Amino acid sequence: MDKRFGMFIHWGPVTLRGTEIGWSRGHQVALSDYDNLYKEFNPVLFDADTWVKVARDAGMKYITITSKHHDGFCLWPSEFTEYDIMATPFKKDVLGELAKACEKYNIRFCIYYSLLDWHDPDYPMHNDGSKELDSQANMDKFVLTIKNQLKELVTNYDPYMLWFDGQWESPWTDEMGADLYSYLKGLKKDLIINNRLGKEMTAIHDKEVDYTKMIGDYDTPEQKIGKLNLDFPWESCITIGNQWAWKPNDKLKSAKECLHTLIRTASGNGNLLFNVGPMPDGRIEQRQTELLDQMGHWLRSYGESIYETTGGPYSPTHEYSATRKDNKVFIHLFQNNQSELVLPSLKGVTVLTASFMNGSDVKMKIHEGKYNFTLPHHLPDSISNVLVLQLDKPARDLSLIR
Ligand code: FHN
Repeated sequence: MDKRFGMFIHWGPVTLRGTEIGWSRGHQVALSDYDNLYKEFNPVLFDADTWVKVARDAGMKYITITSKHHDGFCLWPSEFTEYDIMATPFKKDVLGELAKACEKYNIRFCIYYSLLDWHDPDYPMHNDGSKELDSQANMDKFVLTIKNQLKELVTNYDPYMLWFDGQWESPWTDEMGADLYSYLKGLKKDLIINNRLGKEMTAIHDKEVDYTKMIGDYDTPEQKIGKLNLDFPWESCITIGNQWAWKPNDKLKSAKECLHTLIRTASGNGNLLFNVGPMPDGRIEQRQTELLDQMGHWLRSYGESIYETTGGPYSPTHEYSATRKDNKVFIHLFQNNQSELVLPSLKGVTVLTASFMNGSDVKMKIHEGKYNFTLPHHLPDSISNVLVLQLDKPARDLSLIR
């Protein structure tokens, strides 16, 4: 959770069609065509060091790659299937090369793994519209394959975190999830595991969740920023475009939108797992790397207000949000046309100074239990500004101001 910012990577032979990974199988892309794309998958421009350096220079501290998505294709040489990278003309261990590059550049290596596999005959569902479970399937054998492959992944690549997905279909049960959780912690004690081993999760839903029912170490809001939560850790997974896998000319977020998304996740006391979709030739397209570089540029100046911080004490609003660390509260200003800022005063502490991070002092008056800040006409940063309140006591004990 101190790392706050990671790269999510959705990639595979499907990029040859530019459609959505997994979901377009048998729909936008005919089943036989989709399942034979691996024969053409040859990303000769793939360079693990380049991908990891893009993440590092963006200010990301960990990388999570789709080892196997819902289409069942494996991006590593697996003993337990023929449907893997060694069956392609490329024949390189993508996961192995990324794990090595992560070690080299001090970035944590993490692995995404789908618990559903519509391509595997042992899995009772195939996303083909049929309501009936496949009577030829063998779920026990399928779960054994999962365990064997996860042992292979943990043993060969020593991941820092496992990001599960695809647990929502009826063949998968919470019992299986709980069993797999203890099996994996038995393999590697300090392995971090997301909460998609069990049905209880926030994901894309707006429903209240019961954290006591969750199977996993943290919650995973999807395509939205999680709610401010100081009790249960969470990490939002969000696309830089609209699609998870690469899509030609996909509509990408602006640099301001990308950074405000990161700042708002940290202000909610959560992490951002920001998704890129590399191209079929192995490169991450320049449009995406330029956006990531702009995020890195901002974080090189203001990273102290994001990494190793706690969300709050102020709840996020349209105008601002807050993070805190040691005796400092960082107020993140999203608008750069406001001449003053009014905040409820903090109980039990004194604001010693108020100033822009790496910038000038800001005049502050206390009036009727409120802090009134006079803001200059031009704020220092065009994307997002950080007002630092230096306190006379640690900020961590401050209660939340809703
Ligand atoms: O179906 C997947 C989707 O393709 C993508 O992998 C996201 C990432 O969090 N998870 C699922 C949708 O919840």
